[in-house]
Amino acid sequence: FSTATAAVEEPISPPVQINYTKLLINGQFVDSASGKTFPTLDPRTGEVIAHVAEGDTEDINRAVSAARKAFDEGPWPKMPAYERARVLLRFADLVEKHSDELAALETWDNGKTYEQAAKAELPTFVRIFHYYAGWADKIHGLTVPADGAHHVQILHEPIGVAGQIIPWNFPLLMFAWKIGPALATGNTVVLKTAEQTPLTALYVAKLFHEAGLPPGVLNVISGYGPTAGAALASHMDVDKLAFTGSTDTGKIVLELAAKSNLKPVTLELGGKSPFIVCEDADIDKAVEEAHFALFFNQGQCCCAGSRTFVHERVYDEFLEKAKARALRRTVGDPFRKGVEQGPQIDSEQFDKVLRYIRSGVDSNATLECGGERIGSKGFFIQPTVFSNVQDNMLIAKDEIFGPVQSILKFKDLDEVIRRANATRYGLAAGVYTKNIDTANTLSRGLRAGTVWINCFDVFDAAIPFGGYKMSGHGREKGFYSLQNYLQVKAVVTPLKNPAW
Ligand code: TXE
Repeated sequence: FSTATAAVEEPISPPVQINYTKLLINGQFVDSASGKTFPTLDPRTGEVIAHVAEGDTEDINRAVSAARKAFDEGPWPKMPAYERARVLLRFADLVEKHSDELAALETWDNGKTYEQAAKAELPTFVRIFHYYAGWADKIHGLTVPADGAHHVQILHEPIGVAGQIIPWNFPLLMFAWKIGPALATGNTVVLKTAEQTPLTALYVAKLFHEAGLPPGVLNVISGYGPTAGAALASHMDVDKLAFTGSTDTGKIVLELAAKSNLKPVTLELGGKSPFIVCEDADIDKAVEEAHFALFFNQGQCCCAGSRTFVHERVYDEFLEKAKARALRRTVGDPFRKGVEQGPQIDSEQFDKVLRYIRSGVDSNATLECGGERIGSKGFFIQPTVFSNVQDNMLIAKDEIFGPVQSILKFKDLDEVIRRANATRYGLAAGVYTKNIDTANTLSRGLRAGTVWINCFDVFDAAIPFGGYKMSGHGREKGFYSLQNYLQVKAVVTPLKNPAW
């Protein structure tokens, strides 16, 4: 159905069974220590898909002990790097083989379209593991010249037990971004998945063990943030923490890490990314890209282009076309072919998005289209466009994380750089122009971890991703994320005969 008809059809029965709902500790699926479970819901209907074991402090302790043992006693960190690479490659092959089921499970648990999961996310997942398998046997240190008669070697060693906490918007891709570099460099991991989307990580973790991963190297705990997540962040035997989620929770986990054992933390947090359409842009392409930049994944992207700045000379044309495009966006059962937008993840996010829409209306932005829920069950929201948005409105300042496009007008480059940067975030930016000088000026001037010129959301495994300011610390993907999982050790030996 389209937004115009506004009715939720009977949901399609997903072509997949749920086989894994327990915690994965030391290579075994086990119940939680408390015996408790929690429901994971179908965002299309709000109904329960499955009850999943609910991990808490004791389970985190068990998982960290298993990861510690697997790290200290090996073989994982000490085995030939090529053998580690082969496990990653075999795992990638198994995921490829099970792609259809995994895509269906991801759609069922998350609400993203099956087409997106199957055609974009699963291939990207596999590619990330190929990429990091390629790195595994190419991680080497340095020798450095030093004053005096010393031979100085710099060794790059795995850091130890990594704790990783991931969100629900890209459950499989977040797994890949975190696990790929951590395992390629020889670490062991305890991963805490998001309570909304526990299912696919358990499935792929099972495949990892089929591929030959030794027990204890990867432990997966389903559970809530303030319990299982906090226990992981504050654990004294976790050597490194990687977190993706909200900026507020990022602050909490950073504090927990500092108050416990000062484990280093990488954070990938929220954003309010500008998408800048210059006067010379190809307007039709810019409209389509700006639409994609915001509405992709139901607007639930940390780097969503959520402030669309449009040059005043092309503003009216852009607005008319952006609105028409949003009205054409098909919303419905994400399993249905041709549907572009499924439901939001849960009632909390659904309510949050509708609250921001009301705030946009109350602050006198112009509601061009959308603004309402669709149907009476599940968490579907109409693609929504606001024009006449001002920088000081909440919808221009806060991360909405939903299908709500805010369009703002600008006059010149200096002004748009200043306004685009006037945010606590700095994750990404998009620029549409045909002028190389304009592109260079904007890409140098924008304070963001990624600037996409005449494109958006290009997520190659090799391209680093991360934020300036309150969008986070550190970079994921690419060569850079390896460094998050490596210790640097200097070994200094006197030389008997310095002349040689
Ligand atoms: O995030 P949380 P939520 C943003 C987006 C969204 C908002 C809230 O704006 O609307 O955050 O979403 C775990 N100690 N992003 O509430 O709480 C939690 O269990 C340790 C942006 O879902 O940050 C989950 O695994 N862990 C984002 C993970 O943190 C804790 C993606 C993320 O949840 C914890 C998701 C605690 N005290 C939301 N509390 C992005 N950057 O892509 C929660 N968690």
